[in-house]
Formats: sequence, C-alpha cells, structure tokens
Amino acid sequence: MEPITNITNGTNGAGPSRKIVVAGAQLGPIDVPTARSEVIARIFKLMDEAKTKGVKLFVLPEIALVTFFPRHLITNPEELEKYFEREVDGDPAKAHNMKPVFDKAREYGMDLSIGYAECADASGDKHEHYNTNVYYSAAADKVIAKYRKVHLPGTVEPYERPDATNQLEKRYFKPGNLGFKAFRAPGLVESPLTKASGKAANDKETLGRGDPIMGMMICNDRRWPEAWRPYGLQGVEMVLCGYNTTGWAPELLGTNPKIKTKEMAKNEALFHNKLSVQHGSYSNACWSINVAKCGMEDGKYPLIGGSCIVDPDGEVVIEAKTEGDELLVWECDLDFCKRGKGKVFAFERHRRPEHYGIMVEQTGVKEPDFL
Ligand code: CDT
Repeated sequence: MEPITNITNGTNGAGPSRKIVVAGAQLGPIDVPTARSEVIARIFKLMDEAKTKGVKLFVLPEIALVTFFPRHLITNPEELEKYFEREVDGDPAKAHNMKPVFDKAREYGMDLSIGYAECADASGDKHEHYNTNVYYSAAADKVIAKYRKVHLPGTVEPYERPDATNQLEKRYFKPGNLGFKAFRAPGLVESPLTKASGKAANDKETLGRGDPIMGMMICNDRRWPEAWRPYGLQGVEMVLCGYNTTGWAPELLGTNPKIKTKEMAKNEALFHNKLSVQHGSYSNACWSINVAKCGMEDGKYPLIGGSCIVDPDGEVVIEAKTEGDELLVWECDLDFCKRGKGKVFAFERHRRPEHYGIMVEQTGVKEPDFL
C-alpha cells in the first residue's frame, strides 16, 4: 500500500524539538508502619535510574510517601495528622518529610510531580486537609503549580461489613479549591516562544510553540471528562495523574454478575483505568502520564497498578510490567498534540457550548418526565 505523504497535520517535525523524556515512577506497596525514609530510599533508586536515562520530568503517584490511609478509619486526630505534610514558609519543597525528594530533583535537574496529603494553613489554628499534587520545576528551582483533588470518591462513614474496603476521602479531605489550572513548565523544550519574543499566545502562528502546557489530576479525577476538558480548553499538552486504585471493593464499585473472582474484578478495574485515560488523552489531544501505587498494601488491600503513558491519539505507548517499584520512561513529542488539536478536536470550530449548560447547572441526574 502507498504511504500517505501529502497530508499535513502539524507533526512533520519542522521547527525546534518539543520532545521531553518523561518518567512515571510506579511505587509498590507501602504499609502503615513503613517509614517515609524507606520509601524515599526506593524513590531515589528510581531517580538514579531516571537520571541515567536522561529523564527531565519525574512523576510520582497520589499520596506517594505513605500508605493509602483513606482506606482506614482513623479516629485519633494525632494519628491522622501523621499522614499529612506541612509546608514550610508556604513552600511544599521545604516540607520536612518531602524535602529530600525535592532536593534530589534539584540536584539532578529534573522536574518533579508528587502527590501528598496536605495540611494547609498548618501554622494557624485552622487546619484544612487536601489531597494535593505539586509540580517542581528544576529550571525555575521552585514549585510552580499546585493542584488539589476535586473529585473525592467514597464515603464519610465506613461500611458496616467488617471486610469492606473503605475509601474515606470525603471524611479526611476537603474538595480541591484550585480548579483545573493549566500551567507552563519552563526549560523543557528547545527555543520556546516567550513574552520576550514580542509574540502573543493564542495566535494561529504561535499555538503549540511556547513552553509545554501541563495539567495535574489525582486518581478519581481521571474518570471524569469534566476534569479533562478544562485542561483541553487551555491547550494542555501533558496531563500528570497519580493514583491509588483498589482492585477489590464491591461496596464502592458495585457488582457485575460477569465478575466472579477477585482477579476478574482487578482486571475490570484495570480496564476502566485505561478506558478513562485513553479517552481523556484522545479527546483533548494530549499526552497523559498515569502513575500508580500498586501491589498488596497493608497486607490485604490490592491496588491495581497498571501505570501507563498515553499519547495524544489515545494509544498506550508504555505500561508497567510489574506490581512493584518500576520506572516507565518515554520520550514524548509535544508536536504530536497538534494532530488532534488541529483536526478532530479543533475546539474553536466544532464545540457547541450553547448546548452544554446542563453540565454546570446540574450535579445529579434529572430524568425526563414519565410518558
Ligand atoms: N484514590 C482514588 O481516588 N481511588 C478511586 C477509587 C474508586 S472507588 C470509588 C479511583 O477512582 O480509582
């Protein structure tokens, strides 16, 4: 068959390179008694490997340094507080428990995306808890963006059945209050257009030529098109998403008569993970770096793993082979985003927002009247 050569979609490689070597750093299980220092030692091993592979952006999972504690009912406030990180001088990179990871990223000249349980306003009396992810830029040598998880799954109260898997995020966290704000990360691509060039963003000629446009999500957010589209509308080129997804939780997930074993349930959860991130990447024409905590945590709670990097066509380009600490490295070409952004998902030409009002006016379902 003749190859198709005479159709341009903006991915012909002309112009400065917009390729970034990215690593998803999947983490195996972390148990309640595991010290953060042990986990950090494991992360350092992955960072060492990343450095040898020329990685420029290192992405860690949701609540990366401790067990996924929202599965446990913790009624003692002091015990609960131990899972939270406190910024120092308003800087997450100085938070005592996390500082070594930021310091290593600085030493290696690597950008870092890390999830943690945030105790905000920790110096005052009023503590607010969020499920948070921040982005450290090595070029700027500071945290340049913060995201607080918007979609908190699960329940406030634990289930009655003693064996149930709980997800008490609604009990422990406030819903994120920072929205879905995309941001540019400096120092990652060759010769990006900047304000100093005198050119303006959002011009036909300058689209996709500035510093990379990033967005962050946390776990459950990835299942919601409402989380992806605000980023898509800001021209996002790469979404970073850490997660802890349980492989067995009938109370939370409901049951399916076709699913008869725990292994089948885990495979179904893996399928839904991929379905969500592949669709989100495709319909917003962006890369997504999806990074899990995995394996059997706290002795009996299986996490699905299945970390993967998805390209802007929605294809999985690399996925985890293990259920333990593992580095997924891929060179992501941001120019690849231009295909979808310029054609099928050229929002400015095809979207019809006059018909989308119901999505922001309404939360729950309102069925049509009965016939
Ligand atoms: N951490 C997290 O958000 N986990 C959820 C579990 C879903 S159970 C309702 C997830 O969406 O993967």
